[in-house]
Amino acid sequence: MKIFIIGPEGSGKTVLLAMLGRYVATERKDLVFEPVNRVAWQYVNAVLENLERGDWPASTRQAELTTLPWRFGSRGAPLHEIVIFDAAGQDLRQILIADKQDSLTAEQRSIRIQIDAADVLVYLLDLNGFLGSNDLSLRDENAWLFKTFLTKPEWRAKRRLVVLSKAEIYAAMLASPTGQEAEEAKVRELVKQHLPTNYTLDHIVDSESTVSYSAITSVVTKTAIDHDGKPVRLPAHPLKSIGLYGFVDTLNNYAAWLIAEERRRWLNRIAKHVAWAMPVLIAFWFFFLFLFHLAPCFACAGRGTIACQVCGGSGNRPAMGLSAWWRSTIPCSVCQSKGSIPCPQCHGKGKFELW
Ligand SMILES: Nc1nc2c(ncn2[C@@H]2O[C@H](COP(=O)(O)OP(=O)(O)OP(=O)(O)O)[C@@H](O)[C@H]2O)c(=O)[nH]1
Ligand SMILES: [Mg+2]
Ligand SMILES: [Zn+2]
Ligand SMILES: [Zn+2]
Repeated sequence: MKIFIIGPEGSGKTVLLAMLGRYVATERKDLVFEPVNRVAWQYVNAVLENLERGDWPASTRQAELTTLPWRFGSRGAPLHEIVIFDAAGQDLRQILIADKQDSLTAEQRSIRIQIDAADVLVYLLDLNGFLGSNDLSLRDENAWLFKTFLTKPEWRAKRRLVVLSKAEIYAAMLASPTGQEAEEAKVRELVKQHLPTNYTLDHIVDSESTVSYSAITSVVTKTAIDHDGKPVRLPAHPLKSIGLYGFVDTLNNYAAWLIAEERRRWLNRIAKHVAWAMPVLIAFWFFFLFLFHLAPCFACAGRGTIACQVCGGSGNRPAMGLSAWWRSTIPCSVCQSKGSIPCPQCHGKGKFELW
């Protein structure tokens, strides 16, 4: 399963990616979520080290596409091989906006190819960045990006997940969610309320059925004071996430569903081939029957008779007893002197018989 995490710069993609493994390791003993190779392990660890120190990771560099293979699934069950991609928000923004591929750099085009090939798209929507920004054109552009994500026809068949990131900032608005459905409805409501009206309701409503929503906080923060005396949010210690329970479960369900789907597709393909091959096989069977029908009997080579064993084929056998006084041979009674008997295999027909 391939998962692509999309979202504008600063929406929290890199932090979420790094925290997934940490969250599962510390809070989900029922699941396994671990990097497969050294590159993935190092990438995640570098981010985690920053977070442990109470720092944020640097913004992902443009033109970089990180491909991270993971093993994921329920403990004790066969694990899924999944690949998660991380790219810079700047690149993703341009990929979403571009309606012609020629306006993209070579790197952006290869990122786009991976997005198109992904099974699951996760869109990180940082409403805080949206609303907090006094830059109205940026706010409009973010709304437009989100709309593009929801409505891009090439991506409609994929599993799509909208994740409201940094949800702790909306904790009050999301208060007391009861179950996944209620939480989804609340997130959807929040998104609707806060998107600029000219970009919203209809396409969100339109895509609701195929897009699920959840609210997460990759890292719970504490408020600190920076050098300028301004309050800033920094990762609290020990690292903790909120809302990843449903998110991770959803990914696990998708993975299981995809495998079942793949198996279904295989069976369908086999069934289709069988349906096509059946008449051919039957035709061959009749053809072979026909050939056998023409074939000569193996036992008598088609003659219909075999040599008499008793007289050795001569029609006479040595005389014994009294008659041996006046003649040396007598006619063979088994083959009536013919020297041959009807072939017992084909009953004298000389042709091969199957039954
Ligand atoms: N409060 C809070 N802030 C967060 C959380 N996750 C990320 N942030 C903040 O958002 C910033 C950006 O997070 P990143 O994960 O680097 O964002 P990104 O989407 O990878 O950004 P680019 O790499 O630039 O595309 C961080 O530096 C933090 O300040 C969270 O769960 N809670
Ligand atoms: Mg990043
Ligand atoms: Zn025969
Ligand atoms: Zn004989």
